[in-house]
Amino acid sequence: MTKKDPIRVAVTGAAGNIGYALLFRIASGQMFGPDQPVALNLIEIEPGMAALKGVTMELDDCAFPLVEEIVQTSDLSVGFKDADWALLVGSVPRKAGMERADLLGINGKIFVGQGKAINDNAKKSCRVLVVGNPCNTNCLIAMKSAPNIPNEQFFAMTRLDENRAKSQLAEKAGVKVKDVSELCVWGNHSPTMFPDFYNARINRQKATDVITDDAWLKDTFVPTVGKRGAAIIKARGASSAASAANAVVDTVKDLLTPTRGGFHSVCVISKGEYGVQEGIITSMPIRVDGIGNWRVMEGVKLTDYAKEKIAASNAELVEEREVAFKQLGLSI
Ligand code: NAX
Repeated sequence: MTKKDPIRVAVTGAAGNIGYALLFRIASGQMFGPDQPVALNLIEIEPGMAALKGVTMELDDCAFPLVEEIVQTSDLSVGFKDADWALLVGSVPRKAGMERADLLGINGKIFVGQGKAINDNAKKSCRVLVVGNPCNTNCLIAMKSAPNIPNEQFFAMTRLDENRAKSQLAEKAGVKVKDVSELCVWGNHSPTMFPDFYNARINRQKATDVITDDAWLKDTFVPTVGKRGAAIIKARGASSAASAANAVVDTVKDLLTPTRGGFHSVCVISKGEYGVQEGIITSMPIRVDGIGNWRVMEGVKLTDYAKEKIAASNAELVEEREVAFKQLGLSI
């Protein structure tokens, strides 16, 4: 058997919480498969480099047979060099007293720089998945800053929200989580997101035929999914890390694998599907075909309630874009 070339994966924020949970899963083969070698380009800001050294020592100590090279750097042109995938996890968290506009501006600058560095150094086929918040708008900014990389290669993550929503429905219905399918999270990765319970299936039945408590679905389920991140912080004293890393693995794997059955939630560039404003990065139901191209699943029927919720979440994205683009001097 001929040996496969390694897939080069650049990860920003590599010494952070999510990075710590994510790198070992990439290195062990859980993201790209058990016979696919990988090269890791680990990117941190200067203050994170010492911790990154420790993480790299631990990666070394795992003696993962699939790992061909580990690069540690705070230089973006080195970090994104020849990358096949760029997983943009690092970003500046919102601090006390910081307005949302400030956060959009601060992170916006980071994602302009990363987008340019990806444009100039990564492979043209590089796919970019943004996790660092506000992930939808950060992704849009990176995409705008990387004109040589096709827009269709930029994604932001709502898979954690989909997984959370499935787990909530399974618990309520008293079924296994694998019995819940076709659950699309629409809109922004923020508390305004809409987990569409109307189209979800539980053991192939409509979820609303299994869970008939409409008030629970609207008033408990939807906000529970939207605020799950905050609930984890309250319980754990730290934000979701392992489950977020797991969702990164799920997202990448499912973007590389022909979709069987329904679809998965991924934030992609809108071309106006389902009446969504064009040119925002928003979460929609995505299917991948046999040769690895994705498309937005057509023909999903949305109730008026769903349409209203999705429109509100997308309006938030349009506003985020306006605020961030104004500060960064970007045009729509
Ligand atoms: P941490 O604060 O633990 O780690 C972030 C790391 O990024 C730090 O090591 C920091 O030094 C590094 N960093 C900051 N700016 C950087 C830059 N410009 N270039 C390279 N590295 C940089 O955060 P963590 O818990 O790992 O979360 C990372 C991001 O994921 C946050 O923005 C968080 O809000 C976001 N999340 C997104 C989720 C999603 O579903 N889309 C869910 C989980 C998570 O909340």
